[in-house]
Amino acid sequence: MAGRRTNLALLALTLIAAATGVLAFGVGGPWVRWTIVAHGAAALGIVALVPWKTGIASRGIRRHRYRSAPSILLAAALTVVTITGLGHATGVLVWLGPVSAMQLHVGSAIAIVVLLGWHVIARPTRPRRTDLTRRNLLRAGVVAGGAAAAYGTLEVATHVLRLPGAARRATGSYVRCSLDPAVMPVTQWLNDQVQVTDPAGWRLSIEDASGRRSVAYEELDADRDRIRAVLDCTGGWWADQEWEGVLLARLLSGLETASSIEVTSLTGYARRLPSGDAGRLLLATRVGDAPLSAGHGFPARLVAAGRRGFWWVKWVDRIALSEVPWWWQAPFPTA
Ligand SMILES: Nc1nc2c(c(=O)[nH]1)N[C@H]1C(S)=C(S)[C@@H](COP(=O)(O)O)O[C@H]1N2
Ligand SMILES: [Mo]
Repeated sequence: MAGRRTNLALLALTLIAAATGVLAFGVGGPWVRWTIVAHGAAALGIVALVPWKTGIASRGIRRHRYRSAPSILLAAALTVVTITGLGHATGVLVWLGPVSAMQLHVGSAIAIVVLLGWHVIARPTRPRRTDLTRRNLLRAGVVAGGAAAAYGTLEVATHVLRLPGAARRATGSYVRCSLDPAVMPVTQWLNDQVQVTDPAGWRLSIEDASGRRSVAYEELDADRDRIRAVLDCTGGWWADQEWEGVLLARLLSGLETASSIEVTSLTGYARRLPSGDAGRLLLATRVGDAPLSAGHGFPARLVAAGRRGFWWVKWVDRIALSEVPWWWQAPFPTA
């Protein structure tokens, strides 16, 4: 295959892998499975083109003495992203001590996006109008079909060999200590710190149609709703627990006229959710028949069934109705 075509195919596949990787964290419901299938197929397509790309790179090194640090870093990050991706998908490599393979996967993927941006600018391969021939479209189809077949083969092999990957959730996560909150991992999105709060001095600030008021811990914890919900962290694990607390539909007035609910942590970490979800959103004070631990969000944390873990704001101290639509926020928390 010509070098140009390989480079363009690799760029397209990498963009697909990056986009579906981001979507897999953002999309809920049954669609998440398809984002993951597309992600895995694009990734295997990239791996399949490695022999051709190695040829291109070694010709470049021989002819132009290209051998820059970013290119070497890019190759290293691609190796890490591939090993951790395959390791997580098959279940052969899920945890590396305190970090999950998925965390390393995301870290190296972010590095790849930056380094690849540099690479494409430093060594551009410009698409030409003549690239759009029937023969090239056919070639693209063969790459896409081959990638999909490779993904299917890997999935079948994972099941036949009874690898742990066969028992993943649609999001790709592995079960971890369901119905046993004592051993559920404590994780933060980025660098938030576990808050140790004295319930005596703690107040929840509520802003809704009836104005602003503050609620004490005993009051919040007095009359509880109960739901069972799966916390599914983008770090690659999930746990099913029994949560108790107050449904936001019962806590807030004027939901019909509001657009979103802003849920904010003591630490400043915050998420905005659709007001129409209030009947399913629980401000939990308890899990598994015991008060939350500090790590899991004591005195109160959001339980947002059906949404990935980063929506489940811990150490909540403010809930406010808002006119701003829920989607008017960074797609992922930035703190
Ligand atoms: N305030 C705050 N809440 C947060 C986070 C955070 O960093 N800060 N991380 C979220 C993420 S990414 C996950 S997966 C869950 C983890 O909840 P757990 O520690 O109870 O397992 O909390 C969420 N709530
Ligand atoms: Mo998470």
